[in-house]
Amino acid sequence: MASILILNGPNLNLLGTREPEVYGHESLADVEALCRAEAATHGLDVEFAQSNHEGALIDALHAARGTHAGVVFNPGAYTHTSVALADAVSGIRLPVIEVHISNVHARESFRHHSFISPVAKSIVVGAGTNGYRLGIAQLAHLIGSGRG
Ligand code: DHK
Repeated sequence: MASILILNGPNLNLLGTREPEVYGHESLADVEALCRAEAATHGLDVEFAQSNHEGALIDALHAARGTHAGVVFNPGAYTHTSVALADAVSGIRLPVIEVHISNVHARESFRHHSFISPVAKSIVVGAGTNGYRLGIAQLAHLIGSGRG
C-alpha cells in the first residue's frame, strides 16, 4: 500500500484551543483521525507528524524520500519565513500539497507571502480542517495518475 506523510509545523499541536475563531475547535488528534479516514478511502497509508522545530520538519521531509509517495504539509508560520523548508520541499522531489486551515490572504499582510507555494504541487487555503481532506484527495489523484 502506498503511504503519504501528513506534516504539521509550529503551534499546530495547539489546534482546538488556539484561536478557535481562526483555526476551529478540532484538535490535532481530530485532524489525524480525519486524515486517516480520508487516506483509507484512497487506499493510502498515513504517517502523521507535527513539530515546532524547523530542522525537525526538514528532517521529516528528507526522511519521506523513499518512504512516502507524497506529503500534505502545513508549515504553520514557517510558511512565511523559511527558505530552508522551501529548499527541502524542492529537494525531495516528491509531490507536496501545501495546506493552510485559515485563509491566509484574508489575514495580516505578512501571511500573504509563502516561500512554500512556488515549490508546492498544489495549495489548499482557507478550507478549515477539510483542507487536509482535499489535500489528501489531490495527492491520491496525483499519485494514481502517475503525475506525482
Ligand atoms: C497556520 C499557522 O500557524 C499560521 O502561522 C499560518 C496556518 C496559517 C494555517 O492557517 O493553517 O499563517
